[in-house]
Amino acid sequence: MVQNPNPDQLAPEPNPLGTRSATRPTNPSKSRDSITNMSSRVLFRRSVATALVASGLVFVRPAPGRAARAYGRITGVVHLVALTGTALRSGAYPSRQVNRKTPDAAEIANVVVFVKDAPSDPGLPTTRASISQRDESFVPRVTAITRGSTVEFPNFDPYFHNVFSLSRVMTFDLGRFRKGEKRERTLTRAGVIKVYCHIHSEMAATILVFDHHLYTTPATDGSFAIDAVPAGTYQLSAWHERIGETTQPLKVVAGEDAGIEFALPVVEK
Ligand SMILES: [Cu+2]
Repeated sequence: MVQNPNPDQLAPEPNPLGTRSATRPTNPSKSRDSITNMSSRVLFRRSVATALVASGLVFVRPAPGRAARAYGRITGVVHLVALTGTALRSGAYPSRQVNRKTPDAAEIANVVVFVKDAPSDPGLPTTRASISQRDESFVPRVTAITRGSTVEFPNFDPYFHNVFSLSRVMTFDLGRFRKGEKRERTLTRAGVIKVYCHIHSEMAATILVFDHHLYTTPATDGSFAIDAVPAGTYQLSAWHERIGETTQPLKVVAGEDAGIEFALPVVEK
């Protein structure tokens, strides 16, 4: 296998302004700091608000703490659109990690839909998630959880693995551990956290940590729903590990479904 000297080049940086980045070339000289810096900015409302003001858009945030807050629901579909003939960037998509029988189903699991400018939730429930180390891969490759949740990393391979992150929002190294063992980490800050293995440099996973509950992963047919959305106008993002963020404005009316569709240009394997 090919050893990649800089694992951060395995995926493009998310675009903080939400425009598609599928055709933007990866800059091999881009430093890890600049990538994680961009990543960490994605989920921070302040930069979102700045971008919206700069672009002349106005959004309405519902007044917090109002006794009878009105909620709506976001429903939609994410379509993964193959771009036949588009050249692949070498090393960007380890083909052995793809289930070729159901490529769409596998790829849709790497999508997270979220309300980009959602208000922070002070009473956020925490959960546990698991990212396995199996066949020299992190499974799943993409995980979305709430801030304060714990992710465990069990090793199912008959050799040692490691877990580390140099992301701006969190830096950690869980050391090396053998089959049957697991290490875990509580993720206390919202943002994009990329994890890697020191021993197998092609291993990579992304954890999206939210400080609200307005996010979801689409079903295998691409459909999704986000419930209990306070009425208001938002930026809704569909994030994919390789192509970054695609963002659309969306108005949520109390008691109604707000429909939306995304078409993400995922290049063929
Ligand atoms: Cu490993």
